[in-house]
Amino acid sequence: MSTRREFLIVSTVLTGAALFSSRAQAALPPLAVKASYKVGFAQSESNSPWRLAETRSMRDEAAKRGHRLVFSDAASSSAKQASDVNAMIAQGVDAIFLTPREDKALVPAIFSARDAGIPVFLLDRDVSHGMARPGRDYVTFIGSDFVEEGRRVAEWLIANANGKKKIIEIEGTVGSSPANDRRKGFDDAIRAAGGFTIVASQSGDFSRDKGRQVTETLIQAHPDADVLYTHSDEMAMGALAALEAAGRKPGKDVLVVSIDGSRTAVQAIADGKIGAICGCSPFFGPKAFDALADYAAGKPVPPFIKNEDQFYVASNARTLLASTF
Ligand code: GZL
Repeated sequence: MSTRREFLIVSTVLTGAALFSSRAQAALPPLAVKASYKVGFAQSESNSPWRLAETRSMRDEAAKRGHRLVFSDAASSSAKQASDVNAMIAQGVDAIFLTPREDKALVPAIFSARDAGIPVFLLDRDVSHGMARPGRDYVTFIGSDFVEEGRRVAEWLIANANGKKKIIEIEGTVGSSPANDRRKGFDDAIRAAGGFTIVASQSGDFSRDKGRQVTETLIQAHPDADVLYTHSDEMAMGALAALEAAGRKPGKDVLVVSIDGSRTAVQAIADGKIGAICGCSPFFGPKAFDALADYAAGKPVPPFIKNEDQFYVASNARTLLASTF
């Protein structure tokens, strides 16, 4: 082997090792133990009962533990959410709780906080692990396993379809981790089962109104569709309105399945209009502030703190209604 070739190989290996070690050394910022923290909470939006319940849970827990919460609402704009994080960095908060609206757009803001010595805790949505890693760039992701949520809904459908098999899927916000993974979990299970067809799949942006609009369009394009899978209850409620306006009978000629566990949607199960819902709790306050306290105390904080999800069906909907949001 020529000397020049040997040199190139050796220098490439050394450069790689240096880069790796520098990334590994980009250790998480420390958090001193304090009686009271000034903590940022960069919320993505406030357009649903789920979001309002999440914000209420964070505010209540901060007050209960004597911390000051610096709150921002990105009004469904990923760009604003990133600038909200940067504003919190400028304010010198001790730590930041972030619900990244999209899994790539918020990564630079996470790096900025890390580099400013401010630890970031992700709530309810994760970011792309190809761009940022828990335990290195942010402390942890606290939330549900969205692939599992999609799979559980599919498994219920497979067992209860009774011959219904043409599925319209209404997806969540494009580029968000719940939308990506709820689609993967559901679609993979449905494909493996065989006998079903996903005739259309389109985003309703986790919004009731967009869920209604998209359902209106898709049931006109696919009048033979007899199953509707929505990535969130707000979109399910919008879809119910569209189905009934079109003369369809949800729960009879169309089987509707969803995710979240909001009060109105669980009531719709009790009313026979929705077949099943995989829950997704918005109550992050206690776990979020426990993770903060553990991190400050130097206790190990796992890279993923998983929320266990309730599953709502006709047999338990009325009983569980009181615990919904
Ligand atoms: C899930 C969360 C999702 C909810 C929707 O953790 O990100 O966003 O399922 C909400 O209701 O819009």
